[in-house]
Amino acid sequence: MPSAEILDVAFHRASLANPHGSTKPERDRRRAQLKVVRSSATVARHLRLESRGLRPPALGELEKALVDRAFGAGVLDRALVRLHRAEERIRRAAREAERAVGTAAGSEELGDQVRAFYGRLASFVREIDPDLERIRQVRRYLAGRPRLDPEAPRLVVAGFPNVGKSSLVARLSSARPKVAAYPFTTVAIAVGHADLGFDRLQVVDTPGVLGRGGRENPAEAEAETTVRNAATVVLFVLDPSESSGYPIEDQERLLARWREEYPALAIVPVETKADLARRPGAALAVSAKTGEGIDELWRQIRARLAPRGPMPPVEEAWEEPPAPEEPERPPARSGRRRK
Ligand SMILES: Nc1nc2c(ncn2[C@@H]2O[C@H](COP(=O)(O)OP(=O)(O)O)[C@@H](O)[C@H]2O)c(=O)[nH]1
Ligand SMILES: [Mg+2]
Repeated sequence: MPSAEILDVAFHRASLANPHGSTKPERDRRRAQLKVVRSSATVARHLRLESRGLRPPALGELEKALVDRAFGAGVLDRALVRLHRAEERIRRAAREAERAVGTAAGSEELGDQVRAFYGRLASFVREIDPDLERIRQVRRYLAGRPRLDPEAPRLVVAGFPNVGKSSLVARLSSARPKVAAYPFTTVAIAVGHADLGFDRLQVVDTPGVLGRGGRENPAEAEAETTVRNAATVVLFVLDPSESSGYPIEDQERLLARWREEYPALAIVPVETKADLARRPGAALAVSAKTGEGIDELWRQIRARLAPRGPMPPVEEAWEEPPAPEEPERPPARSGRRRK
């Protein structure tokens, strides 16, 4: 139990108190004071450490949304509030105990006061055991997930299970997610990076979504939460070969639903596994296996990510204008191929 761990450390530290003082009564009183101060300060510091990084802005928007989705809305916040209140109560009790120790007559009464304070301290901490436990669960949950940089754009790759999302993420970024021929291989989001030239793109792999409304599993919920809260652009992966095991109509229904539910989202649909099957008239057909169509996919992604407003070509922005006597140069172009 977290409370037992914290109290062990606190009481141990307090027991090491070795006060100065010329007489024994003086030392006894000083020792009792040190025990109160050290035990309470140690507990307070631990409570701070337990909650560190779990409030915004240290806790990012996506992380907060994921935690709310996985643990219930407000569950983490309430646990943190109870920790904070416990800390306040402990400080108050410690001040009272210090005063009582200051006026106690004799070593017996000093011992009684310290024991009474230890009892209160222990019950304050035990009371928040469920909160400490919950907070540690949240921390473990977050430890298994990447921290996204809110400043850099995020391409969230989403779609039905087994359609080839992770394979595309591997094609597009530094990430090497697990690829397998069965659904729900990816159970948590993962992130890779790609160099856009003007920015670093975060490519986020997500678990498959079946779009079953309220009956979604935690992995599906995580994917949809990421689409909603983190995506600069959503790459919606469709598998027309149906080797995923899911009819293309079901996949398209989810795409249509997301377009309706999240009208502000930039969604780029892409049909993958073009080496197996392709539909006539597909806007964008690619294959993660052969690399076919990937350049065109990059063009479409970059078009959706390009900084808004008129931007001069890179060379024009940096180069001095040519001297008048120089012969005319062909116009500078910014179409360098970068990924
Ligand atoms: N032929 C072919 N198979 C692919 C392609 N992309 C993925 N696959 C296969 O489809 C299965 C699911 O791929 P995966 O990337 O794990 O899909 P995810 O569940 O959507 O992440 C795996 O067996 C892959 O090898 C592709 O472009 N062509
Ligand atoms: Mg996957």
